[in-house]
Amino acid sequence: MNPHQPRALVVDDNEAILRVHARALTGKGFRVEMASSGEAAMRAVQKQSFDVILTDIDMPGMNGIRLLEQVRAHDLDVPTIMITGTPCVDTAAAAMEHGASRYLTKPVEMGMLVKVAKEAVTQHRAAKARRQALELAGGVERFVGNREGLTTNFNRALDSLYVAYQPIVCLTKGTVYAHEALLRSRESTLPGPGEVLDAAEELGRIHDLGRVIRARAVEPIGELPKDVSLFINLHPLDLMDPQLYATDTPLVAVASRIVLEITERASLAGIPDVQARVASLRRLGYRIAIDDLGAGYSGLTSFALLQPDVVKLDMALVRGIDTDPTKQVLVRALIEMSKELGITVTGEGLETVEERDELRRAGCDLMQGYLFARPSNPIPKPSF
Ligand code: G
Ligand code: MN
Repeated sequence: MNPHQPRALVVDDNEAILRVHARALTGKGFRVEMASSGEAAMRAVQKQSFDVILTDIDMPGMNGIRLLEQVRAHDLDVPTIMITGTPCVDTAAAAMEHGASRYLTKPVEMGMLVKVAKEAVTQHRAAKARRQALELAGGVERFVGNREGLTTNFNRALDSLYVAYQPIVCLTKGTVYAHEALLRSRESTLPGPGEVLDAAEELGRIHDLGRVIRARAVEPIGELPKDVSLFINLHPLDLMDPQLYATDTPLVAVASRIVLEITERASLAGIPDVQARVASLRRLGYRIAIDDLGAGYSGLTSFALLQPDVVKLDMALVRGIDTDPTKQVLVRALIEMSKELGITVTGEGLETVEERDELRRAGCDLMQGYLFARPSNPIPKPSF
């Protein structure tokens, strides 16, 4: 299985159309799953993640718009292409409101179908990569000319954002080791965490966003058993926020249970005195994790620079590890090295039992991913 092969979910109650659309995409390199109802599509979405969803709108039972709504509760970013035999303003508006990528009218020409699906996958990946690789200093103007509108939308996002939690499980003990707090937005113009972060960067409001996330994230800690930690993501620029080092916040009051994640994806080059800043956080009682290890362009420099307590193996290393000898060697080496340095290792983005078993054989006992639980609020219970 090629891990870069795009995964498409095709949904239509008309069997003939379903097959024609699926065949066109399979022929152009997609791995295709078919669903003949909205309900069946939802079951597929709950089982695995897709790079693009193409769905009919007019279906008995759960129609395409309802499906889109439900998908958004699960996966905020997956591009969704809506297809209808009876185009009308209402469904087009509803589709856009829930962040559909495209709205097509039947009969759809197959060249068009494939083109639109490929574009959606590329744009989705590019948007993700752009955010991840974004240089800290002098970010490009991505919302040219509409700063006021963006400010309004960002303020709304800030007011309405919430935190979803995803468990990190300890396999051998069958217990929850920690939860990762993940930003979620209710603002329809900035529907995904990536969009909210982009807007915050653009507007110079990363500190405002970080403060709200940290305050919200820690709220339920009283409901969690005392030996369960909470992982919270930092933006590199958060390291420049004096409020992060405050000694009178609800977060610092429980610092020994907090692990601050610093991503390997973004450069720390623009942050002066990174080591001293991280040392201050440690003195306050926080632990430090390197997030997305193996995905970043900074190589392993963050290991030496941050001397983390925890590393999180990026899902790119985990995906398909059971069938990929190179990933197996890499991951085993990272685990060996971490153990020698006394660093705790967590695997991220586990979706299959095969990935889980291979990672366990490699010596990793802490894992996170859809296989155990999707991020949600209220805090979900994992299945083992
Ligand atoms: O960069 P960071 O590791 O903090 O990002 C975690 C993101 O990965 C979250 O948005 C979360 O919803 C998503 N995620 C969590 N588990 C899985 C998984 O098993 N598969 C996939 N594809 N994404 C996941
Ligand atoms: Mn993370």
